[in-house]
Amino acid sequence: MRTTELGINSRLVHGGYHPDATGAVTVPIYQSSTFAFRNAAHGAALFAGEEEGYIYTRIGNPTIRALEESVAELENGAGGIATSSGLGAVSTLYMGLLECSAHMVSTASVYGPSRGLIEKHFSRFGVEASFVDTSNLDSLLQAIRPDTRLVYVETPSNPAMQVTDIAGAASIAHDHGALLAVDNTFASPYLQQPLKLGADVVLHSVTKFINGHADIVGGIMVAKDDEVLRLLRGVMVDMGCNMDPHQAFLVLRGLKTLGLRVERAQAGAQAIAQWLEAHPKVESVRYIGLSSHPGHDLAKRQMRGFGSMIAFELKGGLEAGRQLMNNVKLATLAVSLGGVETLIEHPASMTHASMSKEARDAAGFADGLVRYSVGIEDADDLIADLEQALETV
Ligand code: LCS
Repeated sequence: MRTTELGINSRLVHGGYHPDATGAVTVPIYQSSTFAFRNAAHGAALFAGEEEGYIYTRIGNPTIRALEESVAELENGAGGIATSSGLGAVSTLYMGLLECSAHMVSTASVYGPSRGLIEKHFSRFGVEASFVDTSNLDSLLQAIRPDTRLVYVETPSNPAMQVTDIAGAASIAHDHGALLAVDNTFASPYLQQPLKLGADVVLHSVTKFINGHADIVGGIMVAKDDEVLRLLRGVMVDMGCNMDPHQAFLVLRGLKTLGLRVERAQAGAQAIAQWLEAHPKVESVRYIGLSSHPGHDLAKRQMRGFGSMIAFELKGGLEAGRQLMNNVKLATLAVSLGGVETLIEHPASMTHASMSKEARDAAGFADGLVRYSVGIEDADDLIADLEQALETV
């Protein structure tokens, strides 16, 4: 059944499904590394791309393909490429779209290792990147150089929660002969579809909202057109950062409830952010659903909801934040985000510790910032948990 005309929740449940000979209602785990050819001519035709079919799981696998088709449809792209991790997708993107001495412009508050990959590794091949506040399109425009090949934006960004205008970034990139890629991890395809707004590639750490159950690590990329898709797929296959069929099966299971989970978590996040904003021990709250957030109006235009990621600072700064993290009981002190369970962490010493203090300052987040990923627990329980922990501060 073609599902492209259906509503998003119907697509989440049915996308990517093709019945097999057994009639299995759920896409089975095709846990096989290799696939038999009918004869030598069949094998040769598959390798030559003259016939559709499966050869070897690094190149393609039916369970992985179902996930790729489903997310590609949600993101309105030509096709998907599932990867071993979110960073597997980021490294495939860089490897595919940057060459020796190329330049990239990216969001200063991009996920720490997405930046580290350029600064520690691609720099050895002469690749340069400018990390700027892409929520300000003038800063983005000024950072563009004649050798800029890629604009890579994370919106909303981790953990500064800055919102970048995707359509505006796309026109700047395209006017200067560069492609625009968007890390859509924080929004998920349920809340934001960057390809519709002009981006060329969208990627996710599916470890987060898409899978949603804190039981796998994985990534996916969707390209708008066939040429970029073929290029990136070739790079992924050659670098060997493919997803595994069992991983894909779990992600497909998580994906079906993405809409339910996101709706519930963001309702909780809105209540918690408002409560935090009114708390006397809280210095500032960054939640894009609050009208005090500078990206609130833009987020309203380009997203269908505000998601469930909150970052905040306490009046007592870093020490107070540590005290809070050590005293929450319902929220778990752990990195990662976007799962059914609420997680709390400290970006400066954990997820973004690979960034220098100067880079963190330029990215707009202080050492005292605490990140809170709201799960699907009862919001009243999460507020009570924060309240008892704040009493110890
Ligand atoms: N992009 C974003 C926005 C992320 O938050 C992460 C991981 C990645 C890419 C990389 O994905 P992975 O390879 O881990 O699947 N973010 C993490 C975080 O904030 N806490 O732990 C991991």
